[in-house]
Amino acid sequence: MPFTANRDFRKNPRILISASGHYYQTADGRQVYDAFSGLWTSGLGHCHPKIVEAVQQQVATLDYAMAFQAGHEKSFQLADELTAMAPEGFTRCFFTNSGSESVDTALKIALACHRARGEGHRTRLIGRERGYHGVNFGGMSVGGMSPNRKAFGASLLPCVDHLPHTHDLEHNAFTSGQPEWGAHLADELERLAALHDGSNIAAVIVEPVAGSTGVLPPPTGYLQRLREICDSHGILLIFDEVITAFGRIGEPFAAQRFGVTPDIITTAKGLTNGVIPMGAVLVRDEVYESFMQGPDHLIELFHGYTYSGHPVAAAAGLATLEVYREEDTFRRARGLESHFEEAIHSLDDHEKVMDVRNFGLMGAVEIEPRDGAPGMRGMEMHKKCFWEEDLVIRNGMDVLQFSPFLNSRPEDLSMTFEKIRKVLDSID
Ligand code: PXG
Ligand code: PLP
Repeated sequence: MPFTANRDFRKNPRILISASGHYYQTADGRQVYDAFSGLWTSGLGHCHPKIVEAVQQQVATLDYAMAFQAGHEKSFQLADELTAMAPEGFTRCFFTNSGSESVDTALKIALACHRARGEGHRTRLIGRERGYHGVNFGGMSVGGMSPNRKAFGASLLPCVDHLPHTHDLEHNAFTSGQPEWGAHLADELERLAALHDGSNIAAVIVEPVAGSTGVLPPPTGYLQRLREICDSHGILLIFDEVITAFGRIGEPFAAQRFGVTPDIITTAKGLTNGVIPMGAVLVRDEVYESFMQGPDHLIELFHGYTYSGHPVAAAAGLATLEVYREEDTFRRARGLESHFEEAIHSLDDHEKVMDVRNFGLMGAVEIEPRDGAPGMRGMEMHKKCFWEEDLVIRNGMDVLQFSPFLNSRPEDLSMTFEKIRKVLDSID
C-alpha cells in the first residue's frame, strides 16, 4: 500500500466500499465523514452525478485515443478551459496522470526551455526544505521531505539546492492565515544565486502553501520576494499547485490568491475531483514559444505519457470544471474560510496541541509527540477517529491535517473539531 504501515494495516484494515457526497461507507457498514476530501482530491464531494455521468458516457464512446501523433477533441477543449481559468499569460498545458508526473514534466520543461533559448548552462534546480513534489526522481530531488529521500540519497538529481523552510514555532505558532515573520527567508535564493551565479539556475519550485509536510502558509511577502529574485536572474518560477489549485484556497490557483504569477504551474487532484487520475502542467506563452522553432515536422518537446490527455480523464476534467462554475464552488469555499479558521483554532488552548495553522481550506493541528514514540499519538488519533468517531482525518506523524470539502456544511466543520477535541482528551 502507498505510504501505509502495511503490517499494522493488515491487523485491522480500514476498508471503504462506497462513497457519496461527504461520506464514505465502510466495510463494517458505517457512514464515516470525510474530513480530508479524499487525499486533498475530491473538493466537490464523492460520486458527483455530473462527473460520474460524463465518465460513463466517455468510456462507452472513445475509451482510448492514440496519444502520440493523434489526438481527440476533449483534451484540447480541457486545455482551453483550464488555461482560461489561469492567470493571464498562461496559454498552454501538458497533460499527465498524477502530481508526481506533473512535477517531473515541469522540471523537464524548465531545463529544455532554457536550452531551446540558448541557455543550456542553466542546469541548477532549487527546491525547499519540507517541500513535497511527489515521488518520482525529479520531484524527490527538489523535495525536502527527509524520510522520502533517505533511501535514495545517492541517486537523486545532481545540481539541486534547497531553500530553508519557513516553519518556525517560536515566531509563528498558532497563526491564523499567513505568518508575518519569515519573508526574509526568500533572500536565501539571492545567496544561492551569488554562489552559483544566477545564470546557472534553471528554476525554483515551491508549493505556494506547503501541504503534505503539515500546511505551512507562506509568510506575508515571501512569494513576492521569490518572484523578484527569479526575475532579476532570469530564473523560471514553478508553483506546485497540486493541492492549492481548484478552489482549495478560494481561487482557481494560488497564484491568483497571492497575486504572484509564476512561469509554470503544476496541478493534479482537483482537476478531475479525484475521479480519474490526471494532472496538468500549465505554462506561460513565452515558455511555450521558446520551443516552437526548428523544422515543423520534428517533435518540439521530447516527453509524453501513453495516457497523456486520456479521453476518460479529459471527460472527467471537463465535467469537474463545469461543476466548479455551475456551483460557484471557489467563491463558496472562500466563504467557508472564516468558519473553518474559527473551528480549527478552537483547539489552540488544548494541552496536547503545539500549533494550529490554516490557510484557505487547508489546516493542520500539530500535537505533542508521545515521549520516545514520535508519530504514535498522531496515528492513534487517525484510528480512533475512524473507528470511534466515524471521522476520516489524515496524520503525517503527529501533525493532523484537514482538507474539508469546498462545499462543506458549516456545522460539519464545527463537528470535525469537536470530535478532534474529544479524541485528544481521551488519548494518552
Ligand atoms: N506535489 C504536491 C504539492 C503534492 O501535494 C504531489 C506533488 C504528488 O502528486 P501524486 O498525484 O503523484 O501523489 C503532491 C501529492 C497528504 C498527501 O496527506 C499529499 C499528497 C498526496 C497524498 C497525500 O498531505 N500530495
Ligand atoms: N516502459 C515501457 C517498456 C514502455 O513501453 C513504456 C511506454 O510505452 C513505458 C515504460 C512508459 O509508460 P507510460 O507511457 O504509461 O508512462
